[in-house]
Amino acid sequence: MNNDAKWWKEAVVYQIYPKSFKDSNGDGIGDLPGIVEKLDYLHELGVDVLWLSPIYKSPNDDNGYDISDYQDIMDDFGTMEDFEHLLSEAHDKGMKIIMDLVVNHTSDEHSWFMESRKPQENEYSDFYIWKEGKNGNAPNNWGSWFGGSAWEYDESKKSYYLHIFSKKQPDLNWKNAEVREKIYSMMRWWLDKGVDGFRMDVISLISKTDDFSDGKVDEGIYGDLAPFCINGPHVHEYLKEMNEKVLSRYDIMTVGETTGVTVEEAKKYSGKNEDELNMVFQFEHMELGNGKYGKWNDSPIKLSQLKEIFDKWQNGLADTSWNTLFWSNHDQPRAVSRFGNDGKYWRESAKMLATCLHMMRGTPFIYQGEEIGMTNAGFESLDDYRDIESINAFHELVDELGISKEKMMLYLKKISRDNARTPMQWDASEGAGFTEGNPWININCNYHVINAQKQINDEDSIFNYYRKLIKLRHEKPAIVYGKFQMLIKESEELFVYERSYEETVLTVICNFTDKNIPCELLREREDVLISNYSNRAVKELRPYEAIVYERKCR
Ligand code: TEU
Ligand code: CA
Repeated sequence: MNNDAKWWKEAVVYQIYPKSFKDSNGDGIGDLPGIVEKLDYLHELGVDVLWLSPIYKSPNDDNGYDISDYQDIMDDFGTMEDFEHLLSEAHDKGMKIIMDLVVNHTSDEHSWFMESRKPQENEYSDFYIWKEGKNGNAPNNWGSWFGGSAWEYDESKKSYYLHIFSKKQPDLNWKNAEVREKIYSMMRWWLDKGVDGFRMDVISLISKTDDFSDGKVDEGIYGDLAPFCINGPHVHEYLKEMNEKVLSRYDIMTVGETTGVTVEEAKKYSGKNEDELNMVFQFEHMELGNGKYGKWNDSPIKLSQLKEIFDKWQNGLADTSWNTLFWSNHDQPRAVSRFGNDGKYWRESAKMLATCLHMMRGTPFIYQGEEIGMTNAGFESLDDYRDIESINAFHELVDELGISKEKMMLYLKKISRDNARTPMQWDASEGAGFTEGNPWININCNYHVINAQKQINDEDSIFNYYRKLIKLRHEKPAIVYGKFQMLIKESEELFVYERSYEETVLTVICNFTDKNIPCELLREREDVLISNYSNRAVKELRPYEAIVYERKCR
C-alpha cells in the first residue's frame, strides 16, 4: 500500500497547442471541434490528462498567452458550448482536461487594463504595476523577455506600466488583494464547470520585489529583471492563499511553470504539506545550451551535464515533492531534433528519448506531435516565422547587437518556438490532415513521411512505442514510484539509471550517440521490459539504442 499514491502521479499528460492541432472548418486555424474529432486518437494513445494551451479570448499578440477575457473563448477556437462539449466528451472517454492559467499578466485589451489606464482614479487603477518615469525615461533599465524595455509609457495615464513579456501583456499587481480575489473567483468558475486543474503560466513571476532599481547589464543596453521578479518575496504567500481559497477545495491537478526555480524553491512550491501546487516545471535541462545571448545560441551540450541536472532533480525532490518530466513544449524546439537525430536514426532516437524520460520518476508530459517524432520546422526565411519572441529577437540581435543575419537564421532554426508550433501532421494529404484551407503557419514539408496515419497501424512506429510506454507506466508501480539512482554518471554517451520499488529493479540504458557503445551492464538473462531494437544487444549498444531490464530480487 502506497500512502503517497495520487492520481496525478500516475497520469500521463498530453499537451495540446490548439492553434496547430486540428482545424475543423477550413480557416487554417486549429479549433475546439477539431480537438473533439481527435479524442479517439488520444484515447488510443492512452494519455490520462489533456493540457490545453490558452483557449480564452485574446488578440493573439502571443498566441493566446495575452488574455482579454478569462471567461470567454477565442473566436478562432469556437464557443463556450464547444468547450463544454469537448469537456464532456473527454470525460466520457476517461480523460481529464487541465487549463492553462495565465495570471501573471493579461492582455492590454482586457477590460481591467482599459479601466486601469484611465486618468481618473477607479476600482482598477491599481490592478497593474504603474511607475513614474525618471527624467523623461523609463523607471529603470529592465529589459522585457520579448525584447526592448520592460516598461511602456501610457499617454492617457501619464505613467509607465511593467510588462515582462510583450507590451500587450501588462503584468498584474498581485499585491492588490482585489486582483487576487478576482483571479480566485475566475478559477472557481472554471473548476465548477468541471475542469480538472491548471497549468499555471510563469507563476514564479507573480510577486515582484519592492526594489525597482536597475538590473545588471550583460549584453546590450537592458538590465536583467530576473532577480527582482523570479520567486519574489510574496509568491509562496499568494499560492498558499490560492490553495486555501480555491485549489484545496477540488480534486484537481496543478502544475506551475516556474521559470528560474531551484530545487530548494521547488520544494516550497510543491512540498509534502501540499499547501501550494502538486508539481512544477523546471527548465534547467532546457537552458543548458544557453550562452551570452540567452537561448539564441548553437553550441552543443554535454550529456554528462544533462544527466547531472536530471540526477539533481530526481533525487532532490524524491522525499518531499514530485517531478514533471518533459523534453518539449510549445516554447521549445522539437525533442528529436534537439536531443536525438532527426535524420538517419530518427525512429530509434525518438524512441530512445521517450524511454529515457518515461522511465524516470515524475509525471510525463507529451507535447503534441512528439508521439509521432515530429521534427523542427526547417524554415528558411524570417517571413515563415510567426512567433513574437523569435521575430523581436531577430531584430534585436541583428539590428542592435550586430549578429549576422545568417547566424541568427541558424539560431532560429535551432531554437525558435515556432519549431514546435507547425501544424500536427495527421496524414499525407495536402494540408497534412490538419486543414483544408491555408494554415496560419507553414506545415513542415516532411508530412508525407512523418504523419499519424502512417504510424497508427505500424507496430514498429514511434506512436505505438509511446503507447507501450504509457501502458507500462499504468501497470508497473516501479515506474511511477520507484527510487531513482543514476549509474555511470561520467559517460558522455550513455544515460543509465535504476529504479527500485519493493522487490522490483528496473535498469534503463540509453545510448545518446549514433555509434556502437560497449556497456558492461548489458545482461543476457534478465527480462527486457521494453527496447527500441527487436533483437537483443549483447556487448554493445547500437546507435540510439534504449533497453529496460526488469529484475525481481527478494
Ligand atoms: O513562457 C514563459 C517563459 O519564461 C518564456 O519566456 C520562455 O522562457 C520562452 O518562451 C522560452 O523561449 C510562458 C509561456 O509558456 C509562453 O508561451 C508565453 O509566451 C509566456 O509565458 C508569456 O505568457
Ligand atoms: Ca478552424
